[in-house]
Amino acid sequence: MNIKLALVGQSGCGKSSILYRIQRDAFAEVIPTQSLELMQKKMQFNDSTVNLQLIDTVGQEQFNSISPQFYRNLNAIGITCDSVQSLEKANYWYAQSKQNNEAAKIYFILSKSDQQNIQEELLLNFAAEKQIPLLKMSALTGEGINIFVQTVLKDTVVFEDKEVAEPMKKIGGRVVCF
Ligand SMILES: Nc1nc2c(ncn2[C@@H]2O[C@H](COP(=O)(O)OP(=O)(O)OP(=O)(O)O)[C@@H](O)[C@H]2O)c(=O)[nH]1
Ligand SMILES: [Mg+2]
Repeated sequence: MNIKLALVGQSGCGKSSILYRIQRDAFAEVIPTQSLELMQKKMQFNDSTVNLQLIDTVGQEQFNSISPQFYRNLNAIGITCDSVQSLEKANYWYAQSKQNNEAAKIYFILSKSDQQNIQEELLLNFAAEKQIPLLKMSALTGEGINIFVQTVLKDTVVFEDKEVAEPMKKIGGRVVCF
């Protein structure tokens, strides 16, 4: 079973570092992402082997061109922010995500929780307004990373089984992969 998770958000907000931490359980200095990058991590979840596909996107606006087709293939989208400025951009990423994929699970990620200085109220307001869960994490310390991954798997694997995979399995006898 393939689960596709992408992180979007302003350049420098910590997307690549989070994905690196998820994949390797380590922190490394990374350079700004230049094009879409795909990483994979095989995981056990509820007696199934899940191939978690981690999709890194380009934050720098001049290089950013994420197609509607790209969004349509995703199971989960993490809108990432680390500052008040990147929180303003989060509205754009939320609108893009919703517009291109109604079904994907959307998460609001506060990155760099080890050095946070955004007012809690601003974060909670955004999450409440958009009705998406707020997850705080640090790629540097690893705090909150496992909870995020487990939340994504719980939401998306259930989603695939109940709403898409079962009817398709009956017809085609295959496990559905997005
Ligand atoms: N303190 C702290 N710094 C972090 C953390 N995660 C990332 N950084 C730093 O933030 C900077 C940007 O991180 P990236 O992961 O490259 O950010 P990005 O969102 O992938 O940026 P683009 O690829 O340009 O879109 C780097 O200098 C990282 O070392 C964290 O959890 N804590
Ligand atoms: Mg990056």
